[in-house]
This record gives sequence, structure tokens and C-alpha cells, in this order.
Amino acid sequence: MTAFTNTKTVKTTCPYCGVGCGVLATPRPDGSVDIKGDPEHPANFGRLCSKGSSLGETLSLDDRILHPQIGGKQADWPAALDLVAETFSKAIRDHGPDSVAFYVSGQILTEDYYVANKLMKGFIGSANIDTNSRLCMASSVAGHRRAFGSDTVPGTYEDLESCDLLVLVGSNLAWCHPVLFQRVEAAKAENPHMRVVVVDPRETATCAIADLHLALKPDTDVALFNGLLAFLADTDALDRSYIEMHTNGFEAALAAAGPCEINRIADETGLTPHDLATFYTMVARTPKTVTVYSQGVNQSVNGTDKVNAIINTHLATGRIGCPGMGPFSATGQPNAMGGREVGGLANMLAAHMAIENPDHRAIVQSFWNSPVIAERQGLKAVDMFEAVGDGRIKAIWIMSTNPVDSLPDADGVASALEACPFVVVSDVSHAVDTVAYADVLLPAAAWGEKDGTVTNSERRVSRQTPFQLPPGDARPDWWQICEVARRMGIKHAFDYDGPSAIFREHAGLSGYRNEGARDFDISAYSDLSRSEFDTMQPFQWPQKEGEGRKTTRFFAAGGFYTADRKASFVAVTQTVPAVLGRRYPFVLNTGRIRDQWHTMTRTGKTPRLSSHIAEPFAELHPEDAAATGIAAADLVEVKSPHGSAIVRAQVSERARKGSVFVPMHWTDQFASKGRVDAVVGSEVDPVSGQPGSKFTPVSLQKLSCDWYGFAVLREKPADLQTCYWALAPAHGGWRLELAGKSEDDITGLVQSLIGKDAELLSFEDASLGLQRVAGWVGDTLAGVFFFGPEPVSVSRQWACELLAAPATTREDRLAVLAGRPPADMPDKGAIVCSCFQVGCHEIAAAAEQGATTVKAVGACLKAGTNCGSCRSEIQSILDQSFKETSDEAQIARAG
Ligand SMILES: Nc1nc2c(c(=O)[nH]1)N[C@H]1C(S)=C(S)[C@@H](COP(=O)(O)OP(=O)(O)OC[C@H]3O[C@@H](n4cnc5c(=O)[nH]c(N)nc54)[C@H](O)[C@@H]3O)O[C@H]1N2
Ligand SMILES: Nc1nc2c(c(=O)[nH]1)N[C@H]1C(S)=C(S)[C@@H](COP(=O)(O)OP(=O)(O)OC[C@H]3O[C@@H](n4cnc5c(=O)[nH]c(N)nc54)[C@H](O)[C@@H]3O)O[C@H]1N2
Ligand code: SF4
Ligand SMILES: [Mo]
Repeated sequence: MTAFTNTKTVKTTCPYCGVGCGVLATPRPDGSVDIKGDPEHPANFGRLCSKGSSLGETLSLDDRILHPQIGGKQADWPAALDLVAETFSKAIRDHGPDSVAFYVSGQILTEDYYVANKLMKGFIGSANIDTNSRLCMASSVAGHRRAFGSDTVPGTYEDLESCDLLVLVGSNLAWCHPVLFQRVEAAKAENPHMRVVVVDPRETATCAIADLHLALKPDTDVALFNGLLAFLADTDALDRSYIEMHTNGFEAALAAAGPCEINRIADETGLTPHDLATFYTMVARTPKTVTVYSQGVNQSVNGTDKVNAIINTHLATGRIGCPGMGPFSATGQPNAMGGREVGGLANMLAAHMAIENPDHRAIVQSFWNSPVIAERQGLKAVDMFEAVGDGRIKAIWIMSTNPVDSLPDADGVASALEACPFVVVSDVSHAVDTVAYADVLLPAAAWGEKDGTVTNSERRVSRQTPFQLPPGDARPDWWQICEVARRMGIKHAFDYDGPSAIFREHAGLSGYRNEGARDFDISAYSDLSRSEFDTMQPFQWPQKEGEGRKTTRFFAAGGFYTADRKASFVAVTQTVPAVLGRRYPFVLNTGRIRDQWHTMTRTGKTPRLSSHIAEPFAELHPEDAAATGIAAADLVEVKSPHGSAIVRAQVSERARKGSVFVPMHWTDQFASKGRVDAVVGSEVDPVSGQPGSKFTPVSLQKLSCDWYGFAVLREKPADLQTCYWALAPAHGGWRLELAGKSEDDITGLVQSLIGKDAELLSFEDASLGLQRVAGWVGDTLAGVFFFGPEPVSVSRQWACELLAAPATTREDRLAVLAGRPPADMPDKGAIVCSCFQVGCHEIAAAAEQGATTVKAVGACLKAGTNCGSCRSEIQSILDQSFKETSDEAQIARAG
């Protein structure tokens, strides 16, 4: 960490989710950075979630890539850039423009994205640029374009607050868009009429505010919303004049939806007729309805149809573009929207123009003054890596994404990169699985060093502003691309003096020959000076040159971006979800947890965020657990024809029977075999090309080991060889879960974990078969290791806190070996509130002592009073303890 001389507070934007919260970052003279929510930012009004508020803890340089590398050896920038430019140019000369590819990310800034897309589509002349947004937003993009003629999100965050009915489909808003969730939570507390419905196969933290949870069968959303469309028609809830004036295709969509036969729909969706009728009636009676959708919708082989089935119901009721009404796609990454605006997908052109439209191609080529323009779609992510694997792609540049962990059939992706003649990776961290495949590794500037813009889910463009210099030789992504373009012999088109110049050009293109024909227009910013760029306030598009700020919702009075300006209903039908066979009888569902971001390259660095959930897990239903002989805390192998992962069993009624949920986050950096995408299949939606990451048939099998262990260690362990391990940072050290076979050399393992120089003390609890070994160097605990023939039930939280306590006396040391907290220091249980490190047992105890609300728990324990990300879990613990109390009361009464 470098000391700061300039400690001015900088206004910037959080680099994690698509809520796009404003952040105030203040570097401190000691090298730390103070992080606060920006009270003036219209996305968060000062709030930050657990991830955002921990940003200051992720800035350490220990894993940073500081210099370019060629073939694993340090190189200088000119050598690395020359090699990239020469190799790409040669492949293009020898094999044509389609022999090269860029695979980029919704986590680069708009300016980075703009130049990457310009280079590939306008100067190389291929559309082989795709992005991790293919895994994320592609079905929403395709659904929007089918319905609206453009990729437009019609509404704003305020609509989620001002509606009377919020339907959350395939969205775990509480964990994935926490600040937006908090805004909804506050609005619901204010508005007693507001209702929330959650449509998700499993019971998530978001259900804490749900009036109705529809735990539907996986991938049956089309049947659910087709039924709703038919119900709206049957109950006279349609807006006939909106349908007439502003849409086409209603009758065909209604016919495709079929009759509203509640029993049939109940059968298809696995919901009860009563719940279906309740939901349909709620929607029919509530004009101010907003439907939010996210990955449970997009990441599906019928994701685009799901999007259109939802949009159909809004068009049919004219509930779109008005305050408190509309379909709303919650975008995942901080700049998923910016990437769509610059046309970073292989099937798009810049500024929301269409690659298949010759007029659009002419507009873009003329504006860029470019020698060529890509004439047809390029390879979409899954196809792109297939082409890498079979040799069609000779050179690929991967920027700000970790495909070896995040693409489906991830082992196949790794083999493809292994086989590829030339792989360039731009990243910030060495602790990234994809980095191992780089022929050329380029050090990128990270958050806090980068300069440019991002667009959030409600079309709001905000600045990411640097508050420190990039370390070592790290340089921004836009600079890397422009340098390579120049070295490929392209004159002038990439001569920018900084991000503000790129942003100006991007804004200029959005208005160029637009005349209201295209939704994306920010031409008001096309002559912004550098200093104006630096002080630019967050704004929502459109912002057309010469027009003042207008309302920023779309489509209340039609005006769609189709030839006749009318929206299209899309006739969609429910496809039959994949059949589960005898060998793979469970549906693998994957997604996110509250405190980790994607492949953990940043959030995985902080003990605070790792204290919530420290190990990869499989959440499964008690009946499935019983049927497969798996108990809570067992290790489970989750297997498909593509590959397997080993994770910890979490048995819960919240799971849907027949489904198993595994988080997407764990990589080879943090676990022996936690990469769930090695298991996920690569079937894609035929329209959007987005993989169905929420539905892979799998088998579950208990992994029997001879011993199981848990260790708390001062030093990071290296080269772990046991058949299972999972590592996470703890305050002052590391925590490690282990399991192995009888032939393992435990003595050697203890030495390597705790250190040869430590003074060891050991104890065997014969009654439990539990062994405990601890070691000290001076008064400092070097490590403690608990192991036995069964998964060890030592309190993890208590054990982690031992790292902070000096042990001077023999009693102190024996207390460590006791394996449990002393009676005067009760076990906190698993951490729920990561800000104040409050555990579930503490919350349950507070509930027993009369804290009946989340607020009351906050008043006595502080839990939930800082970032608020844990409030829905606190609510669940309260619900659970009231349920237990009332069950007990009932039993007592019955007795
Ligand atoms: N903490 C955290 N927040 C994040 C991220 C992160 O990594 N960590 N990533 C960000 C990104 S890039 C994204 S894209 C968003 C994703 O945000 P979300 O989409 O909210 O998150 P997921 O957990 O991927 O999936 C949402 C839910 O879809 C459900 N689901 C599965 N199958 C179906 C189905 O067939 N129908 C329905 N209706 N639901 C289904 C899953 O059970 C899951 O609860 O989160 C963003 N925010
Ligand atoms: N099974 C399953 N798989 C999924 C999903 C799922 O729900 N289930 N979700 C999918 C979705 S929605 C998404 S968005 C993807 C996300 O998947 P990825 O994009 O692969 O995940 P990240 O960990 O965010 O990877 C970002 C990488 O960029 C690096 N980085 C950070 N900042 C910068 C920068 O400024 N410049 C450069 N050059 N590098 C930087 C980070 O160190 C990291 O290696 O995963 C997808 N995969
Ligand atoms: S909700 Fe959290 S992760 Fe998302 S932008 Fe805001 S602070 Fe960042
Ligand atoms: Mo995403």
C-alpha cells in the first residue's frame, strides 16, 4: 500500500453491481482509503451494501499484476504491445479477420469498451468481439429488441418504490442488488398497500419481504406469464386502446399463450392453483405493477421467451413507461449497460445500432471514417470458445473477465485456451485462474485508478474517478487497446488524449444522423471539455443535444423503435424443460451469495466479506438429502457429463425438492474443486446465445473421506494436496476446511500448516475422536488444527477470533485446545452481519430476550445498522425463532 499525499475526497462509483451506487473515497495518509456512500448520488442516496462498504479492504497490492509478462517472464510495455499487435496482424493477414477475437466484460468502462469495439468492428473488420454480458444480459437485450425494436429499459428505480405491486422474477434482489432492495424495503414500510411477489424456485433472502413466494419448477416462467396474459384477457384487465394504438401481434401472442386453465398451469409450473389465482388476481387488480427480472429469467435456454412473456403482460395492460409501472431488467455488472450502448456484443453495432441494418452500418462507418465495417454477427461467447478450441481462432484477447471459471463447460474452456496459439489476458490480479493461460499478460489499472464512465440499470451514466495512481506498470484498458491499434498500423483513429476524448466521440456517435430514430442519444455531451468530464454529474439518458432534461421513461405513449413505431407482442410457448434421467436426476441451479463478487478476485481478499459464507456449498432439500444419504456438513460431489465439483452440503427446507443450488464464486484459488461451471452445461438460448446456467441435470453423491479437519492459520498455506480443501481469509490469518484419506501424512501436514518453528501442544478427545494441535511462536498463535473421523463441529467464528488473542499462560493455550468458547463467551454462530461481525446465535438469543423486530435487534446488537445487507437474514432468523416459539406453545397447549 502506498502512502497518499493527496487526501481529497473523490466522488466515484462502486465497481460491483448494476445498481451503480455513488461512492465517496478519501485516501488517508497511512495508505488506507475511507469509503462512504455518496448522499447526493441518485442511485443510493448515501447507502452502500456490504460489498461496497468493504471496498477499502480490497485495494492491497499483494496479488496485483505490476508488469507485463511474455511467456511468464517480465517484459516492458513496448515489447508486449508489439508482440500483441504483430501476432494479431499476422493472423488477420494469414487467416482473415475472423481468425481473431476479443472477449471483454461489463466491468470495463464505457471508454475501454468503445475503443475495443471500434477496433474490432471498424478496423479489423470482424464482429468477433463478445463479452461476459452474453452470460448475463443477452436474453434481456434480445427480448427488448424483439418487443421494442431497441434494447431499451423503459423505467427507473423510482418505479420500484412507487408501484403497488412488485414482482421479482428470478431475482435475488436482497443479495444481488442490495441497495435497490433497501429502497424497496423502505418504500414498502411507507406504503401499506404495496405487495411483493417473488418468483424463484428456491426461497431466497429476498423472500423476507415477499407477500407471496411462487417456488415454481425451474424454467417454467413462460407458462406462468402466458397464463397471466390469458387471465388478464379473461378478466377484462387489458388496455385495449394501448394495444390498438401502440402494438402489433396481440392476438397471436394471446393465442400462443393458450387458455387460462389454472389446473394445467399449476401442473406445468408446480405451483398450487390457489397461489396462481392469488398472483393473477393481484396483477389484474393493480395498475401500478413493476416486474423486475434477472438471471433466473436471462440464464435459460428459453430466456428470451421468458423476457417476452413478461413484457407481453405489460404491453397488454399499457403498464409501461409510467411512474410505478413497467418491465424492468435488473442488470448485473457495473457497466453491463455501457457495454450495450457501445455495441460490445457480437451481434450489435455501436450506439444501439443493428449490425444487420445496412443504414446503421453506413452511419457507423462514416462516423468512424473506417476502412471496413463488420457486416455480420460475430461469434457469441460459447461459440467463440468453441472456435478457440477447434483452431478457428488463432489469437484471443481476454479483458476483465475470468472465463475459465465463469463460462459453462469451464474445463472445456480451459482446454481451448491451452490449445490456442496466442492468448492475451488483461487483468489486475495474479490470483485469477485464467491468467495461467496467458501468453501475454497485461497489467490493467484497477478501480480507484481507472478513469471514465459506467451506466447503471436505470440508464444512469456516472463517473468512475481515480483517487490513486496505478501501481507498477499497470495501465488502463483503453490505453492498451489504442496502443495495439496504433502498432497495427491504424493512424489517427485511436489517438485519444484520455477517456474524456473517447466519451465525447461516443456521445457524438449516439446523436449522429439520429433524428429521434434511435433510443440511445447522449449527444448533449458530445462537446464536453476535459474539465466538464471531470465534474460531470450522474445523468440518465436520453440527453439529446439542444433539448433540456426531459422525463427519462420510455413508451408511455408508444414511440417504439420499430419501423411503424409500434411494439411487437411476441408469441411464445412454454418448452418442455430438459428431462432428468436416472443418472442425473437433479437440477443444478447456480447463482450468487451476498458477500462475494463473481470469481472472488476482489471480495475474496477481505476477511469481513469471507466471514458470511466461507466455503462452497450445495443447498439441497431434506428429502433429497435423505434419498441420497447426504447429511448436513457432508461433502458432496456434484457431477454432470461435463465435470464435477466438491462442495459442502447445506440441507434446507428453503431448497426446492429436486433442485440443488451451488454458488458460482469458488475457483481453484480458494478450493480444491469448487468451480461449479466445470459442471454446468453449455446449452444456449437459440435467440440470445445466452447459456442456461441455472439448469444442468446432475447427480449428487456423498464424498466419504477418512478424516475431516478445520484449521485457523497465521500464514497462507501453500500447495495443499488433500482430497478436499477450502480456504478463506480471516482477520490476522486464514481459515481452512480440509478432508483427506487415511494414507495422508498428517504429521507432515501439521508441520506445513502451522510451521516447523512453532511450539506445539496437542490433545486428543477420545470420546469424540477429535484431535487438536496448536502451535505458537512466542505468544503468537501460529495455527490450530482440529481433525477427526467426522466433519468437525468446532465453532468457526470462535476459532477465527483466536488469531487476535495473545496466549501468554498455559491456561490460555489449553483454552485454545478446548475446541469451544469458554462459558462466559458464548458461541456467536455463523456471521450474519459482516459489518459488526454479529453471529446467528447472538441474534436468536436477542429474539428470545424480546427483540421482536429487525430494528430491535439493531438497537441491542448493532446488527443491520450499517450497510443493512443482512437485514433480510435477521428477519428470517426472527421468523424462525417465532415459529419455534409458537410451535412450542402449540405443543404445550396440545399437551
Ligand atoms: N452479491 C453479489 N451481487 C451481485 C453479483 C455477485 O456476484 N455477488 N453479481 C452481479 C451480476 S453480474 C448479476 S448478473 C446479478 C445477478 O442477480 P440475480 O439474478 O438476482 O442473482 P442469481 O443468484 O444469479 O439468480 C437469481 C435467482 O434466479 C433463480 N432461478 C433459478 N432458476 C430459475 C427459474 O427457472 N425461474 C426463476 N424465476 N428463477 C430462477 C435462482 O434460484 C436465484 O435465486 O447480480 C449482481 N450482483
Ligand atoms: N454457473 C454460473 N456461471 C455464471 C453465472 C451464474 O449465475 N452461474 N453468472 C454469469 C454472469 S451473469 C456473469 S456477469 C459472469 C461474471 O464472470 P467473470 O466476468 O468471469 O467474473 P469476475 O470475477 O468479475 O471477473 C472479472 C475479472 O476482471 C479482473 N478485473 C477487475 N477489474 C479490472 C479492470 O479494470 N481491468 C481488467 N482488465 N481486469 C479487471 C478481475 O480480477 C477478474 O479476474 O459469470 C457468469 N457465469
Ligand atoms: S448495491 Fe452494493 S455492490 Fe451494488 S453498486 Fe451499490 S454498493 Fe456496490
Ligand atoms: Mo452478470
